[in-house]
Amino acid sequence: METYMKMFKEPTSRLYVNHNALLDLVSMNDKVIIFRHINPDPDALGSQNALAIILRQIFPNKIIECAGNTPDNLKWMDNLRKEAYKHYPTRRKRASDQLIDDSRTIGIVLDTANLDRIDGDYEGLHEMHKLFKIDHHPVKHGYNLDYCNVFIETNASSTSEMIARMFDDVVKESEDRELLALLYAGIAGDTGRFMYDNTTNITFDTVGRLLGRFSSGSRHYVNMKLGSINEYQANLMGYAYDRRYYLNDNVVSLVVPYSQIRGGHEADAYVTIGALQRLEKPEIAVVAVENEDGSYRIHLRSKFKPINELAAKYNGGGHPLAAGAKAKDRDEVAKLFHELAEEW
Ligand SMILES: [Mn+2]
Repeated sequence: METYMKMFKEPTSRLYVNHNALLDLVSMNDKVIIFRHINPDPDALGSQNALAIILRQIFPNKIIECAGNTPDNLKWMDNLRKEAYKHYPTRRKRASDQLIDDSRTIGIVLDTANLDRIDGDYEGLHEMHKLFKIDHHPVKHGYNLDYCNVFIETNASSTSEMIARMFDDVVKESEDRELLALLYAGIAGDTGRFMYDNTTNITFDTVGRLLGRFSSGSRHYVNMKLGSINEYQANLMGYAYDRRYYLNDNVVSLVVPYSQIRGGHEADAYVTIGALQRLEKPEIAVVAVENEDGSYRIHLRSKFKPINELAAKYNGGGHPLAAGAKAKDRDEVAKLFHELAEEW
């Protein structure tokens, strides 16, 4: 721990400091669990799986685990990691796994604003102050005390962009199509394939480095995966444009009942917020998607005024202009909609 605290005194770039701090922390432990947020998106899975490949490559003697459940439509991202692992066989014998306890384990939390959004058992590691966080979501200062160290860059387009830059030395040498594809998918996902305002010169610089080593076939594969929609999603987009409802001139809303998902997956419904967000006039788009148990998942998008504080009030959070929340029932959805209509 001492060596890693010393790193912070070196007069050098934050990126380099955090890169070293993380590697030091990993080297002092036997096992690393990489966490990301619930209901993962391509950035969460891209950064998680890419970091797992990178650490497996650097530390073949350590156990590297990825926590969390992945929805079927994004399983291809976990599969890319499993493919890449074949190039980096672990030197760890299975039997010795059992000797590892939490005291020799650290957790790295990626792309997750709040602790309670972590997908997996992080509590033990949290109590021992063994969580390291890498993220691009802005959070209130006190939240960082939950971690032994944090690396937050709110200007980064995505956590995948941060990982690509942090491990530039590995990435620029890498011939792994899986690693490059995961990082590219994460960045493309969070930037709406480079259309959103979070896309910066640094984003293009990072992607440029990836694409330089990336076959057009791999790029086509990722673009197809991210850019195409399934039949359920096509139905849901039609439903979104059909049933959109203006709470006032500035706020467009939609409620998607569970029955509308009709055989698809709840995660398919994120396309509805993408659809409403594209409307020229309203400043705010809000979608409430009903879960099987009658609770709702809320998606919020704003063009200018931050909505993440409002999301936090409803058990959520996220970026100033793109956030998520939860409502326990239809009444709570109505309450949130009412609050939006009043404020905007
Ligand atoms: Mn992200």
